Amino acid sequence: MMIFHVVTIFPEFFRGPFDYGVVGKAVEAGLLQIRIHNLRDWTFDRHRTVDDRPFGGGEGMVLKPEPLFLAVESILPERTPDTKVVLMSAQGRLYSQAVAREYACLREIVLLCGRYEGVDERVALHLADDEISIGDFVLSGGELAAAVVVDSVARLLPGVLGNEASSVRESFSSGNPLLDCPQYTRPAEFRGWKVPETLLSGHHEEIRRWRARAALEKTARRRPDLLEKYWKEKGSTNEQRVAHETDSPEKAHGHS
Ligand code: 9D3
Repeated sequence: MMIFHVVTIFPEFFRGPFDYGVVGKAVEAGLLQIRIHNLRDWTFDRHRTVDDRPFGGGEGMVLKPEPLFLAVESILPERTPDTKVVLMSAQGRLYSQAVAREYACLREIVLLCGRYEGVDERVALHLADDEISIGDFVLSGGELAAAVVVDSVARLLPGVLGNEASSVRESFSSGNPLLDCPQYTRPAEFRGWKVPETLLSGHHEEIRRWRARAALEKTARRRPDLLEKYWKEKGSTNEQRVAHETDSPEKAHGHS
């Protein structure tokens, strides 16, 4: 059972995000634990100070190292290969599904949420195993980013999605590098917009081919970067590409 720790100056922030949906159910079912820690619990002055002014001058405040070091040392007294301390930071390496898969193998993870203008660099250098950003945009702190990491890792854990067979999850989380195909549900016509005929046909082979093509087309339009990577990894020609993708799903997604 994996344990997620979150260290934050806003513990109330996490009332909510994990109480619903897949993660909430998994917590209730005892498949994982999420423990929220208040960084101020490791301060000992009257004002429970967690921040201070940057050496060298400049705007804003910086999180002090000591409360973060004490927090980690008390939350995770034993650091082992199946534990990780991760600093959520705009300066971190980019988070991805591959990193989520890596974290899903851990027994215990501690997510440190930065605030203000940043965190004393000694936390990144000498406390955290990893420094992670969730994308090239500016957040007000690490809390939303930590919630993203918890959600994306939790759904990879055995039993969380209902499908115990990890191979079922694999085909979505790592086997298919393209965007999902478009989905439709009833009604077959909504405000004059019709569902593609093929999907109503009941011809499973045709439906599979339509979906493969639609996924490829949507990826080409919206995420040409993913398509480029996909082709490079396959090392196939343009003509082979469409043929291959519309062939069998096993071949197309490389799990034979
Ligand atoms: C605009 C302020 N920046 C220039 C001096 C630095 C900055 C400091 C603190 C930028 C963002 C933050 C707070 N962000 C995070 O703690 C954070 C974050 C993010 O901003 N983007 C993507 N991933 C993450 S993970 C943590």
